[in-house]
Amino acid sequence: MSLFVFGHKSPDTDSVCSAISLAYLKNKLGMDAKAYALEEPRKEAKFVLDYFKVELPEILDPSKIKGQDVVLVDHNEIAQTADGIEEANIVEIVDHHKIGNLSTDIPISVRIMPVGCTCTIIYNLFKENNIEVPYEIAGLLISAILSDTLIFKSPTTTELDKKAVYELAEIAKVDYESYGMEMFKAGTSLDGFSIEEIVNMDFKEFNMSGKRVGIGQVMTLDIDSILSKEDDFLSYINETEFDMVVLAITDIIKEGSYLIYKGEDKVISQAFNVNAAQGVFAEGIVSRKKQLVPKLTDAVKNI
Ligand SMILES: [Mn+2]
Repeated sequence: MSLFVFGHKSPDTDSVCSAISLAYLKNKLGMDAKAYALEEPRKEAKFVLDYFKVELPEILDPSKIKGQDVVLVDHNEIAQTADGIEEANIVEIVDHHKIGNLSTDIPISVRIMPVGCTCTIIYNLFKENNIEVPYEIAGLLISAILSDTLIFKSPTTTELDKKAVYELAEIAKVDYESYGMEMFKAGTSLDGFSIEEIVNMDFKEFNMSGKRVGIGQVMTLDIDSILSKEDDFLSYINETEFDMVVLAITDIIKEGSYLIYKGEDKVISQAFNVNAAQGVFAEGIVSRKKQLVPKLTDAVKNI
């Protein structure tokens, strides 16, 4: 019987790439295994598969899972896994998350390590089994590690993740930094969205000292394409009925946000300790909840 290998729902790059790579390894070890995705993979994962010319895994049909041997990668929580999992036999877990709430009737193989990415563990499984990592699998593994570790900027990054990236970069023939940026850029691209859609993508309203303040935030690396339309954004937000609007375009790699705003310069200057100007970069400002809102609230109150 074939083994079904899959990652969590709303599949990110690690979930997709670890399923494909582990299924490949199992096949090389003489087992019959097939990778699945539980849902349509996210944009970044699609970019990666396209880049290394690997087919999208089939979406798992939940009716097929009954009585099936399955391997979970990149997750171990019931809420994140396939519907109907209680009717399947979980035979193995490869993961880097905390142990959740799954229990099994029989002993199973579990490989959980506190590293930055499941694909780091899978790369080490290839080594342990003396199986050569081919070009496209190396590409998937390195992509997932760069994605989960935010090119090593995430505090979850370990030496094992870095070592894997350095070695895999040779096989996949990529410069890991520039490739990682290209991947993030593709994954966070705002192509095809209108000005209005981008402003309202993640927009919340607040009352600050009696003023109606709206704060929108977009996470992207596609900064240039936004800043080149600064005037269009400005005319859109200037026409809203809010007393003040701040659109924060957050660059996760530079760890800060570019600000386009309707409102007084001095409020922006004071709140974010910058020389206010449209498109100004506020270093270190990445969280609306912890930074944008309290800082603006204070500045509005004090001016
Ligand atoms: Mn992961």
